[in-house]
This record gives sequence, structure tokens and C-alpha cells, in this order.
Amino acid sequence: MNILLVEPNYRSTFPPLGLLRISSYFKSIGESPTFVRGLDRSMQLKAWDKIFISSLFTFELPRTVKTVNYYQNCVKNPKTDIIVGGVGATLMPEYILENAQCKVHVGPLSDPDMLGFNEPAIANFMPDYEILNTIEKKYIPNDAYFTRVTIGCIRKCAFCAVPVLESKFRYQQNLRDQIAEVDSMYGKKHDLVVLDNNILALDDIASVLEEIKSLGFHKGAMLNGRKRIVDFNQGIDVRLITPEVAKQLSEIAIHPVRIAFDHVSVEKAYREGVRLLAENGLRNIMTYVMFNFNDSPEEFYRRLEINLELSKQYNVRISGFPMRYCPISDVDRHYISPNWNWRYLRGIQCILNATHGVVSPNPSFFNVSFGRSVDEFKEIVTMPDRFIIYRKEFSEEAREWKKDFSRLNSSQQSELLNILAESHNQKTFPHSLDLKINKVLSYY
Ligand code: B12
Ligand code: SF4
Repeated sequence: MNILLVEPNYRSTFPPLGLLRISSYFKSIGESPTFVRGLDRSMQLKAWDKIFISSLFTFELPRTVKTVNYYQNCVKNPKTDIIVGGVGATLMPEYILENAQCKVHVGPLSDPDMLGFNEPAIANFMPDYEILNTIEKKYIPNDAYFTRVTIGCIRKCAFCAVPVLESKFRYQQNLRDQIAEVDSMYGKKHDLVVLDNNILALDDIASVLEEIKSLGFHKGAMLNGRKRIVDFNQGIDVRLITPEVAKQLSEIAIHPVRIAFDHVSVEKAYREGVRLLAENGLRNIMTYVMFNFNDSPEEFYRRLEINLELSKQYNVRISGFPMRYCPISDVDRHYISPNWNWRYLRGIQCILNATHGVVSPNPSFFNVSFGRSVDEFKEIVTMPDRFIIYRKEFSEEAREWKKDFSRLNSSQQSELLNILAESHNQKTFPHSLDLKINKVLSYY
């Protein structure tokens, strides 16, 4: 058979594990699948028996559909011979079917014969890491075990896709076996990425952490002269950190410890989780800070401030990693929640551009990038993009802007924000009937 595996060229960090497992299956029956990223003219000119296309984020589905359409004449019958699957396809199959001719596979490949080849469950195949060498793109990290012990989550957070994608929390596969299989086929990998949604919810989490330690990922572990790293990539649930868990975490090569602070209503549990981590010597913490959901700019700023307070209190480094919410049924990232506005969201993006997405726990950096108070924060994110990104270069102009902006009362400020929101994707220059507002608008 001529089999093509395609990952659309959306931004992806990790390899497309679903396609890599499909590849392993076909190799196990003597086939030699071809792997490609995006739209490849030489592949489009060939005839294929089956084409498997992966999908990831719903906001990248337009690009996924474009990819399906690009390859649709390469097969006899696209409705049966092009198969699209993965996270995006599972969340919004109808969007793909309305815009392209193909078959959509919804959900995991957890049972036999789901692809119609009478094959064993694809989910149990090890990813074919070898096929990654056939393309130019290098995924990051490029020398790691990508593993998963559990499926699903015990919670049902309203903003999260996991309850839809993997509705029941359950144990899936032992880490030791996953690692041993990769070792025997491809040799030792350097780091360990654990993709579980909520691994601490596992009753027997103590054994998993013990296993990680005994598999060569104890604190300070080295391989080929470099420190090994364990990354619970989706973060661990602070509400489930106990003194025992924190102690065990401190004995493995975890770096950084990823946690989340989704809303200030979980402040108490968050503070307690950080305390336990800090007391066990876990000093490098990275916190996912969601915004643009049911929070507000004030509440978001408060969470960043709490991270600063805690960093000082426990002498740890809590870097914030703001994550902009967008609904799991949207095919773009334009969503603006009722308490936010376009300019503020854009302003945060500009700040993060300059800081590579990370909020520093160093007060002097924080004060410059996010402001010393919530009012200053709001002022910063209201400024024109270039004043935010190139602070030093535009400091004079920014001072002038501030003078003019401070002359606006709160209803004029709201009008300014509305005008900026409405006009940002229009070619006409925005203006108001109010001269003071117009003066400020002239900077944009
Ligand atoms: C790892 C991960 C990441 C990684 C990168 C992932 C990558 N591949 O590059 C990182 C940390 C960078 C990341 C970032 C983000 N992520 Co993320 N991430 C995940 C996670 C945990 C796993 C995705 C993955 O790679 N799975 C590996 C594959 C093999 O497993 P699988 O998808 O379950 O595949 C099975 C089936 O789907 C199927 N299958 C898979 N591929 C194919 C192909 C074919 C042809 C077939 C038939 C079947 C099939 O078979 C597989 C085996 O059973 C999911 C949560 C989850 N539980 O799925 C969130 C998830 C995809 N992320 C999400 C989000 C929101 C984000 C961010 C936008 C967060 C933010 N606000 O910044 C960013 C976006 C980054 C960007 N590009 O701009 C949301 C997506 C929501 C949406 N609207 O689509 C998810 C669902 C998490 C959630 N809790 O809601 N993410
Ligand atoms: S705890 Fe995490 S994985 Fe579970 S539903 Fe909430 S956000 Fe999703």
C-alpha cells in the first residue's frame, strides 16, 4: 500500500503522536508509510491508497481543512481514503465534514479495527520516532520519552476540552513498559515528558513517582553529561499536592514544577500547594495563569501579584505563564470574554512578546513589564503596540501619550477602548467626535 501521513503545518511543539503510532502499526505489517508536514507538491503529484491527516487545536482546523483539500485528488475516493483524526477532529468533526471531503475519526484509537484494517488497538503501539528523521522540522524536546500513564481527569473544568475528549479518568499504561519498549527499539532517550492531564488524581501516585525515580530520573540524574529532566507538561493539580507528594516530587528530576492558578477563587489551595513545594526544596515553579475566561483584568493582575508575593515569602522562583482562553468550539483565537476588551488582550500579547511568554518573578522586571499597580497595568496594555514592545526606544512618545491619556475620564477611556476594538482590523483611521479622545487616538 502507498500510505501518506500528514501533519498540517500548524505550530506544533511535540511530534504528532497519533500519526507516529499509526506509522508503527503499518511498519509492523511490512508497509513503509511516508510522513510529511503541510502542503508538499511532490507528495501531491503521487497516487496514494490511504492518507491519514492529524489535527490538534480547534483554532487550527481551517489549516487542517486546507490540507485535506490539497490532497483530495491524490486518492481514489477522498470520502473513504483520507482519514482525519486527533484532538481538533474529535472536538469539531462537523466543521471538517462541512468543509472537506474525507472521513473523520472521532476519539482515541483505543480499540481494535478502528481504522478498518483489522488492526490491534493503535493506542497501544509505540510512537515511531524514526519517521521524524525523514522531515526537516525538529520537534522540541527532540530527545525525550513522550508518555502517558492515565487518560481523562477527575474534574470537569468548564474551560477545558479534556472532559469532552476523555470523559472517564482511568489508568492506561505503566511507565516502565513504555520506556523499556522505546529503549529496545531506539535506545535511551534523555528526558521524560509526562502528558497526563491530572496525574496526581491517581490513587497510587506514590508508586508512579517511585517508578520515575527508579527509571533513572532521580534528582540530579545525568545522561551523556547533561542533567535529565522530568516534565509533567500539563501541570500538576495544586489541590492534590500533599506533604508526601511534595516530598516525592523533590526526589525526582522535575524541572520546572508546572502548576496552574486558573482563578483567584482557588487562592487558598494554591498558596498551600506552593508552600508544600517550597518546603521540600522545589524552587523552580512555572504557573499557568489562564485569562479571558471568567476572570477580569484586575483579577488576572492580582494572581500575578500573588506569585510575586509567594516568590518572596518562600524564596522561590514562580514564573507566570499566561494562557489566553478561547472556547473549545472556536476555529480561531479571537474570543473576548465579557470582562475583557480587545486592546487589553492585545496589550498582554505585546508584553509577552517581549518576555517570551513568561512573567518574571523578579519585582523590578515585573514592575516594568506589567506595572506596579493594576491601574498602571491597564495603562500599559492600552498603549500602542510599539510603545509596549519597544519600551526604551519609545519612552519619550509614551510619556506624551500618558499625558494625553490621563486627561480622559473613565467614560472617555471606555470609548477609546471601544473605538480601538472596532477599528483594529479596518483600514480607516479611527476617530472620535471628542477631541481629547482623538488626540490619544492619533498615536495608534
Ligand atoms: C501536549 C499538549 C500541548 C503541547 C503541544 C502539543 C503538540 N502536539 O504540539 C503544548 C504544551 C505546547 C500545548 C500548548 C497549548 N495547548 Co495543548 N495540549 C496538549 C495535550 C495534553 C495533548 C495533545 C497531544 O499532542 N496529544 C497526542 C496525541 C497522540 O494523543 P491524542 O491527541 O489523544 O490522540 C489520540 C486520538 O486523538 C487519535 N489521533 C491522534 N492523531 C490522529 C490522527 C489520525 C489520522 C487518526 C485517525 C487518529 C488520531 O489517536 C490517538 C491515540 O489514541 C492536549 C490535552 C489532551 N488530553 O489531549 C492539550 C490541548 C490540545 N491543548 C489545548 C490548548 C488550549 C493549548 C494552548 C492553546 C494553551 C494556551 N492557551 O496557550 C497552547 C497552544 C500552543 C500553540 N500552538 O499555539 C487544548 C485544545 C483546545 C482547543 N481549542 O483545541 C487541549 C485539548 C487541552 C485542554 N485541556 O483543553 N499543548
Ligand atoms: S483539572 Fe485540568 S485537566 Fe482536569 S478538567 Fe480541570 S483543567 Fe481539565
